[in-house]
Amino acid sequence: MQKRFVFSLALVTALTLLMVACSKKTEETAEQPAESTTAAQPTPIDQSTVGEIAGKVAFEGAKPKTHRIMMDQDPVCVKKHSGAVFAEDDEVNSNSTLPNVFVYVKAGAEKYVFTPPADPVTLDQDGCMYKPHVLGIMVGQTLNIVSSDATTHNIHPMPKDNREWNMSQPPGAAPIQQKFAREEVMIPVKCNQHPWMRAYIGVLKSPFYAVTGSDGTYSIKGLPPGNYTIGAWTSMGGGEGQTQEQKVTVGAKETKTVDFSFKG
Ligand SMILES: [Cu+2]
Repeated sequence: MQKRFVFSLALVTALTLLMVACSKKTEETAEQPAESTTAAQPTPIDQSTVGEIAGKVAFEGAKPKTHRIMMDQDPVCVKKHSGAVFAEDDEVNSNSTLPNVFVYVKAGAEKYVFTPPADPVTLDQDGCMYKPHVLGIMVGQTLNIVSSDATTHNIHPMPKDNREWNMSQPPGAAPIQQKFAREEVMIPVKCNQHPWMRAYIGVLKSPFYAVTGSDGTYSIKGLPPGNYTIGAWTSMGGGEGQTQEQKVTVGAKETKTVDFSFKG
């Protein structure tokens, strides 16, 4: 009898220890260590060997319907536009390519340390639309949010891995300056005043990213020779958008073409 009791006790103790160990492990993986704030020295890169990747992001299939934005709730917004305004999220260029695709080095650049540029990246609010619609920024680089509108905006990035905040910016207020501490592709940004306003921010530790424009092309320069995974993100399709990736090897001074193609 006593033996069985001791055995049960040992079993319960073992199970408890196992549970504690498991929960501790979950906590450790869930908890995110803060990025080091001490300025690390950038890795020297031999500029005489760097290469480039460039390409085009095509769109295949039937063009999605364009969504007209009704700004009636704020006459200041309406006044800024002479004609109809359409959402940029499902936009397709006239040459059947996609604008606003964030193309970036998803893997392969981790071994390098980069310092963010001292120049900020500016996000403007103009006609109650974000300009640009999609932007890239480095970890620790300043995001400079300005307003060209005579109305109050409330900027609200909705990250998963960075700190969430929202700040009101009345007409004539000083620019809002913020930084992102962690890599994140992408952070959606909304305005708490104007529900149609959307922007997306890609935050990377490396400077290896680009956003496609009205011709659907991009180029990423200054890549040290090596093997890379290139990611391409578009907001098309709603929700978290769509992502594709491709592997590429860049030799010394080489320019490699990496094209993508998305469906609606
Ligand atoms: Cu707004």
